[in-house]
Amino acid sequence: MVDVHAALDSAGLKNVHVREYVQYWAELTGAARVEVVSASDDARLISEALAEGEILPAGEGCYYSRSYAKDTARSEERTVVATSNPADKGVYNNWHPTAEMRPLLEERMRGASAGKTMYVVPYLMAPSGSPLERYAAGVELTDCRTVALHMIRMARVGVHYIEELADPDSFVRAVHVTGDLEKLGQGTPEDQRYFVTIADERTILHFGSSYGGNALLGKIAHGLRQAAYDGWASGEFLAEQFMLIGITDKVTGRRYHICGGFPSASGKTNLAMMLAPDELSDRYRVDFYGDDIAWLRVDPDDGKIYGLNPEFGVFGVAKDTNETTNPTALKAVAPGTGTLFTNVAYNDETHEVWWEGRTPKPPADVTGWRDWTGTLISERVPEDADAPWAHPNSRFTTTLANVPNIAPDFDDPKGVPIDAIIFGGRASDREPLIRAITDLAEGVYDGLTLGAEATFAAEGVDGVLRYDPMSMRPFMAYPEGAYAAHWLKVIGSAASKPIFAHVNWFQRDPEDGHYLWPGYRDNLRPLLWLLRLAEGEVRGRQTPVGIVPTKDELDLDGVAITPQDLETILTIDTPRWKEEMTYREQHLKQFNDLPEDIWQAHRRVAAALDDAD
Ligand code: SPV
Ligand code: MN
Repeated sequence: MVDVHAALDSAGLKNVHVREYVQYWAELTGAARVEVVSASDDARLISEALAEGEILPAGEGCYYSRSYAKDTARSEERTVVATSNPADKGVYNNWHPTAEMRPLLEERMRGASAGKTMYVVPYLMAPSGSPLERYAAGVELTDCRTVALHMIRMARVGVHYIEELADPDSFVRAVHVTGDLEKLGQGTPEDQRYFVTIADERTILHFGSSYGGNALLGKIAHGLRQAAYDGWASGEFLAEQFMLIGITDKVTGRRYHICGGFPSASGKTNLAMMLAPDELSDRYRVDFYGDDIAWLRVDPDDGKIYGLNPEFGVFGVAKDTNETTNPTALKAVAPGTGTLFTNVAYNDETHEVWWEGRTPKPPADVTGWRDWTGTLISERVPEDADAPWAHPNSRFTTTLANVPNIAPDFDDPKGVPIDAIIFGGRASDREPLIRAITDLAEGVYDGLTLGAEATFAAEGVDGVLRYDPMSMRPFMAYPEGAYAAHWLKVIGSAASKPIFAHVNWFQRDPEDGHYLWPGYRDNLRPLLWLLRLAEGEVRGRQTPVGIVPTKDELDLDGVAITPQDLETILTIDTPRWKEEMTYREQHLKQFNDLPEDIWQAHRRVAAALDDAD
């Protein structure tokens, strides 16, 4: 039997609650060794992982790994929120009773780490000293060294974080057991995987994957699902899948902060890391705080909403990252950054990495290049000749501090005051470039009806949105009606309320399909308009669905856009909107106990659209 206490003693881990927890799971999983991990162990763990072939060198101080081929993304179907209270069942949280789930997970995990090391990873999902610190501490147990390496990049990792807790028993217990990946039936009716958050016990049990959010438990399991539940149960905060940026006006010296939610593949990471367009960069600077998670609370001292990114790193999608779409991300993964690449293409001889969209065409000389599955490009069978070299969900993992425009105060424990909350999908029509919403209930209503267009038949009716409330559909921890009420309560209790807006960079010409708005850096322009609107410097034009900019209120210096396209993206298509309202009603009707304020907001918008005829 492994001597757990000797391992914990040698790491100086004294917290008795953590010790009991580690002891329990070391015994249950049958791990052969226990090792406590701090960020300072990174270099040694990297050397060991290189020696074992778990990672490969990818240029100076960067690394590459391939995951098991059937283990390349989160699985929403296998993700469960469990509690002891059936009233916690919502539409999206896939609720099951704890009494059913815990034994299932314990059965799968029993003996499943035999022969392996159990890494004990104490972490904090927030800067030290944050008012939300008591919700931020966790200890992940993982039997995968690469997961420990990811955690060091994505969270603040070290023994001291759990030695100094105000309540030493208040930490998230996050257990990750990989299992025998070749025998788990991923995606079949016999799928053995389970990703469970027992929210009212602050325990996360993930079995059957070593990829991304399935395995790095600080990120979405704790940072979103558990934190959303904690924020609701305590009444204190919101945890949202939001990016967070700062905008500084160098002339006035004012700093603004915007956070917001975007469903997958709507350009959230690119927006979070954007730079000001050349024409505006003398005056404005954009700072990066986070690309995936924000925790929001009201500060009792000044009554403002404060937002913080609980993460320490970026787990970004590699696909289509290039000098145009996201130059700051490329710098954040440059040599010397300690970046871990996963499932991109890799060159055995030069140690280079490549992914679709990195350059317009893949490297012409295929010598040494292997695709994400490890197959040499030169030896691909003809049927696979056009298959992507990198997996579409291939990733880079790098710490926040590597992002060149990281905000100087990114780890301020207080967080930053939020001026605006934005939502954005990927809509080919209907949604204008930006529409501002000043009413709280209408803003929350807009978040609840956020969605991304169904792109192919299997996902739904063409052109109909797949609703993704607040971009939290996969991370929803408790019922949607209560979620909406909690939003109204938290933001409603702020003395100065943020302005809301809905943005859309993706309108297309119905005839030739071209994008009407250039996007990327130019997305700063509508955001500047929004901040000026909030300051009362512009008035915009009221429409049934919010305030849109007039043409002359947008700073378009240097933007390549035709007058006709500009007109379209600043216009409300009333018939399309009316059609959308019937889908929204069906969507909202699924949710029990949706606050009357939200229904009223819905009816107000519907009535305004009727009046617009
Ligand atoms: C997402 O899927 O929204 C992510 C990546 O942020 S993962 O952590 O794998 O969920
Ligand atoms: Mn995400």
